[in-house]
Amino acid sequence: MTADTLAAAATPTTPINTSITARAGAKDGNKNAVYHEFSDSHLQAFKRDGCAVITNFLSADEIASLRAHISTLLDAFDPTDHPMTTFATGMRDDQHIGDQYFFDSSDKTHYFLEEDAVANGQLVVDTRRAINKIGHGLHIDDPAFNALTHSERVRHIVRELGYEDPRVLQSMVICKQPKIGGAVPLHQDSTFLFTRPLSACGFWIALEDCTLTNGCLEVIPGSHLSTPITRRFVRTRRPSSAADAEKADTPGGNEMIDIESVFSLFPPVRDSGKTEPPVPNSDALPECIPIEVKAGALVLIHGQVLHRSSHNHSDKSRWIYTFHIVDGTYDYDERNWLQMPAGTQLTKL
Ligand SMILES: O=C(O)CCC(=O)C(=O)O
Repeated sequence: MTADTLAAAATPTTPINTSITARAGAKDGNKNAVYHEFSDSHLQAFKRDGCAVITNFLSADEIASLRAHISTLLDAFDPTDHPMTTFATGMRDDQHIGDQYFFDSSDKTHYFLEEDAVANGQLVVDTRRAINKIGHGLHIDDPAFNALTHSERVRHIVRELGYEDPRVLQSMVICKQPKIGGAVPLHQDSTFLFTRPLSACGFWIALEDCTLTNGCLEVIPGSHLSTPITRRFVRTRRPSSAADAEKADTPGGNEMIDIESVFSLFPPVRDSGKTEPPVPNSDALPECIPIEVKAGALVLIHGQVLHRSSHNHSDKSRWIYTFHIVDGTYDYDERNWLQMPAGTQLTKL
């Protein structure tokens, strides 16, 4: 399903406008870049669906250059001294994740592996295919992703969304490699990126064509208006591995906890008329809608919209770059898993 059919399925009368005139990318100083402008239709889609698709956000040259760069990053991965940290979302109740390498990643280029790529502490597939994602500080540590994240075209959207003090708090390349790329279960980003009031928003940029076959994003349109946050992914004091237990400064691991239901809408969705916390009713939620997009599309993901992606059973990879923002004027507490190193702050946009 495409961006247009996502909108049609959500509200048949007001489809997302993806036929916006392309314009030169002079704002970013790249005269050859052509990208689609964030428009009022995108803003309306974001408010209504909790998700908006901006096609051709990156030009073909930009996509090619970022893909070549990712290839270099994958080749640079050296498993020799790597702690074999795998990535799991922590959505399962029995999952307790997060070692020191994970906690140290907020401003670095760290590699996280597919669960199926490691057995008995050893890689069981080739190194490139083993990598689930690279993060969580590419917007700080990596010049190419730093430039994209802090580009004028991103800042423009952030302004349109109404953020007062936009802060980037994590960035990553998700590889979803052929055959092995794992599923991401249904979740809301604010569960993991929690502020009071809620303010998380994801910028998700396709660097390859994303289809149902290779595990595209899937969302429940409008669920941001009906689904409060009832769980949080927080740091614990328990060490997550025997190796971490040995360390004096071990931060423990992460776990999912139930919290008193939180529901608040950041601008621009605040004027949707929804002010009361809805009654949670997961049985009544409609089906997920697949968002199949071409390479170069940007998908904005509201922090409370329910979304997921499936396992990649195909022989095509599904590389994307994503970063999340929150509003720095809101409370970001120390229980959040992602903390910046002492003396530094979440990066301003
Ligand atoms: O790219 C994916 O497969 C999932 C990404 C996601 O859930 C997110 O960025 O919040």
